[in-house]
Amino acid sequence: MAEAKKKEVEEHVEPEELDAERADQVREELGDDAIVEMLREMVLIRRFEEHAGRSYQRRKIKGFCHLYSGQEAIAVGSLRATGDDDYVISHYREHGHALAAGMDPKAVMAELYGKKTGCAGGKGGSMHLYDVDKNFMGGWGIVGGQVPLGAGLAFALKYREQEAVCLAYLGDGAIHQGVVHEALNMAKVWGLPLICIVENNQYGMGTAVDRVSSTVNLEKKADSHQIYNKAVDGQDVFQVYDAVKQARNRAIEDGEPSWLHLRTYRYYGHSMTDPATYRGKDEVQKQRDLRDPIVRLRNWLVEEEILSQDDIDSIDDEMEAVVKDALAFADESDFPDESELTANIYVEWPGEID
Ligand SMILES: Cc1ncc(C[n+]2csc(CCOP(=O)(O)OP(=O)(O)O)c2C)c(N)n1
Ligand SMILES: [Mg+2]
Repeated sequence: MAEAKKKEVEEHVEPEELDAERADQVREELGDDAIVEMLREMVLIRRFEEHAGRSYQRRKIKGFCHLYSGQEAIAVGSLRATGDDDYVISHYREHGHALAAGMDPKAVMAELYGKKTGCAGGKGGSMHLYDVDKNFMGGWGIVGGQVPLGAGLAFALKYREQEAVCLAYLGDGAIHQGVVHEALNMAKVWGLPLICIVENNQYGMGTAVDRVSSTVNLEKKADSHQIYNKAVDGQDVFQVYDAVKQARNRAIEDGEPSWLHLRTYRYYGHSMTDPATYRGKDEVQKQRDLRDPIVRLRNWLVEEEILSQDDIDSIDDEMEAVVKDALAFADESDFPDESELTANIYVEWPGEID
């Protein structure tokens, strides 16, 4: 690996601080209650994923299952910056986005279990969470597919003159797909309210990002489309919120799309069947020790005396209980009826097709 690239990769281990004055403004704008709520959401996601992992090992969850632990600040910070009319389309590592978007943990867990009470009737599973009431257009298994689909959603919003944006989440492994760049070009030319959130967790399956990308500064990938881009510390929930909020304002006021590069890390393997032998345990531990997004937020809340250690512990207990309820609900629910096998495959057109 070229020295310069190696240096770039190493630098990404260190947490980056938001400019102190800006950080205060952001925290003021959010307010203490919202910040505590953000911690609760992040803890909920962490606990949810730990239990989902265990349920997978017990074969209660089958098929694909990609855990989001380590990346919580991205889902929570970005969705806190959105409005009720905004749309979301995500990748297959989307349990965190679904929960941060306000989907019911019971319906999400039941979907993972393949039960009929799941958010997609048990027919989608882990990669295909969906909730039309929350404008959550799903997890998407096709790497990079979120960008053209997100551009389509953004086009619809613009066409209908709605003051709203579409957030499209994708991974570092998706950014070189041709279709991503075709859609980015259109987003710029048409001035679509599209915010692409690149979750750079350092790996696409077992391949480190520096092995496949000409630069690890992934924000630069949008330069040739003249799209606003920015690198953000994805482990700092305040920075994530701030970047997305500003991107949203730009999209609504100026019709400008954005491409945000969020540096993060995934703690588990690519999926439940990946032993992650391509990286050392020390690397994961270093990320947990130095940059964990939940620890960073908890420490800040305690330092600022917004929460005590007892409050932190009760949030943990409370979120554990929410997840346990979701597990019991999923366990007790039935599988879909056999007749469901052929349902919802074709749209029944309401009238004659011209
Ligand atoms: C078009 C397409 N090509 C290949 C795959 C197989 N595949 C599934 S996940 C993945 C890696 C994606 O990595 P990244 O975008 O970094 O997301 P992460 O898993 O790290 O969240 C690949 C290549 C796919 N699902 N879709
Ligand atoms: Mg990745």
